Amino acid sequence: MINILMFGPPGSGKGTQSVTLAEKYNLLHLSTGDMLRAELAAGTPLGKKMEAIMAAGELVPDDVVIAMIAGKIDATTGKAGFIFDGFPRTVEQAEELQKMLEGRGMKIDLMLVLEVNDTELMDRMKKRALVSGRADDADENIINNRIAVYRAKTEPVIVFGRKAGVSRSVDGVGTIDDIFGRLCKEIETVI
Ligand code: B4P
Repeated sequence: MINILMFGPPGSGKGTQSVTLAEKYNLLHLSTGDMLRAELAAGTPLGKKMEAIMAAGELVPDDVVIAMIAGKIDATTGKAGFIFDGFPRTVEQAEELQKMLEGRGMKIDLMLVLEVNDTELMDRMKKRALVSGRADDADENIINNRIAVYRAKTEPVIVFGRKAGVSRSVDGVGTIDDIFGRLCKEIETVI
């Protein structure tokens, strides 16, 4: 089993690239953002509780996303591994994921860090706002808050990845196909 973390600031292309990478390498794509938006759309009690946090561009509590991920890992069969998109977003989530995988005889094999400057991030999310209907894409202040939350709470996970010897920086600016090629090159060093 191969386990890849797709990492980067909001709007860096994690979701975009994870879908096609999952297809190419027969991995299960696990996006905590998609899982949470599905709860919101279904109007579940959990979704209702998380709605305001997500709309403000803040992170939902660690225990909520950790429980979601654990459930998916245990229910999966027939895949060559997992691609974690938007998870872990805090050092605590990273440590929990490491424990979760080790407890199941697996490990984190690769952490792909997409590097994109803030101007480009803002531009992409504003464009996405026109079609996504996402409350957290619709307002420049909220986008700025998401970027600030990333720098304060999520970026420290890169240090975790470096210590584990699994993190690789990838230039996330360019065409979607070019970036896909750069990511595949990194993945092929570990499979
Ligand atoms: P996510 O769904 O993870 O949202 P995101 O950070 O904006 O990333 P996303 O994957 O959507 O964007 P992408 O870069 O693919 O999280 C949403 C919220 O859920 C969080 O703010 C938080 O509240 C909560 N949450 C989720 N996970 C959590 C966790 N682990 N812990 C706590 N809370 C959590 O794409 C951006 C746009 O750019 C797209 O429109 C795409 O078309 C475009 N794009 C992609 N590549 C491009 C390129 N090369 N050139 C031009 N445009 C490109």
